[in-house]
Amino acid sequence: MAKSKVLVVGGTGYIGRRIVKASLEQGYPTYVLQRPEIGLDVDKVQILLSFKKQGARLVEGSFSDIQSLIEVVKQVDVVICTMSGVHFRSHNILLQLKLVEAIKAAGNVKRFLPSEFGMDPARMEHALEPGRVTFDEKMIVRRAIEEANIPHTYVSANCFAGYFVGNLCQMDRLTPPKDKVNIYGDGNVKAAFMDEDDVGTYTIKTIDDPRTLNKTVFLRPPENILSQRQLVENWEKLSGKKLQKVTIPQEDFLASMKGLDYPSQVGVGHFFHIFYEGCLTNFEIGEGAEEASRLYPEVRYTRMEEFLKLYA
Ligand code: NDP
Ligand code: GFR
Repeated sequence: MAKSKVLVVGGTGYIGRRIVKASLEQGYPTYVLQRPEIGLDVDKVQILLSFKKQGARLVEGSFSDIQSLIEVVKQVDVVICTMSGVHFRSHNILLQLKLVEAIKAAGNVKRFLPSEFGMDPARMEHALEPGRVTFDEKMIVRRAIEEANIPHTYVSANCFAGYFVGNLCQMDRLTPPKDKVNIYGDGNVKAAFMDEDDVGTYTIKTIDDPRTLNKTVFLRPPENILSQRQLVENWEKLSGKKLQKVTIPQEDFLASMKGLDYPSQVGVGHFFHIFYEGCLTNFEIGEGAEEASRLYPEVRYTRMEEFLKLYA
């Protein structure tokens, strides 16, 4: 059977570019949305041209012109959207409602993967303000997809290593601290971490798989379920240097939200749920959901000791 034609919307983005790469690597006819609004963003243009060089087809469409989105969607079988959702970058999750409208009007799409790739928003009804906005908006998009009966897969990717591992789970930095490391509570709450290239690989594995139709797929491979203390120990072994551990009690961490700007408040909320509450690992993956490393045991996913070597 011919491989599905895949459209990536948001393909020049942080996770989007990994998904385009994985789609090409796995031999899918790959289309990438080229938005006229990118204008003089030379980095985006160069990324798009690099995709074209690797065999992707660039297709013009704009979120300001629904007809253009419909024409683009009509050319493919699968649509993956990686719309921005990190507040200090940009956050346009609800723009996807236009894409849902276009998919509904086109009527040909076999699978739609909306921009999720983080905590499962269906499990975050209790989330703190203002960070809950991320999950509330993703649920609005899910409801629109399901009301339109669009076949879908939701990918819950846990923590991107680039945002959570290189910095040993510290906020406001992306590289390891030099002397002291903030430990959230006792530091033993389990989270789950993913190399972004593996997020791309697993995402593309799901698109033609009947087992993932209308399901949530969690990326939670067993060896990447780790506590913050385990990450710090891995780093200390790698760097040969002990870090001074500074314990941050839960109430102090939450109190730190006061006076921060909005994007930082969002981040504190997300970090709280992950590292104090354990929201990524405090449940079994059951009915109506799958775990990617069980579905695709052939994928040799990157372990976090390996990932950390990059920073040594
Ligand atoms: P980016 O900030 O990289 O943005 C992705 C793309 O969104 C852009 O490349 C752009 O597409 C598109 N976009 C942004 N603004 C607009 C607009 N106004 N109109 C049309 N398109 C727009 O996104 P991320 O990769 O950081 O986030 C993607 C998803 O991953 C989100 O759902 C986020 O919540 C999640 N995430 C999860 C993390 C985790 O640790 N689990 C970490 C970070 C993000 P184009 O390429 O066309 O310009
Ligand atoms: C893990 O799941 C998610 C992570 C998610 O479902 C949605 C968004 C994210 C964000 C995190 C919290 O907002 O992606 C990365 C991270 C963004 C962030 C990192 C925010 C504030 C910070 O200080 C920060 O330091 C690394």
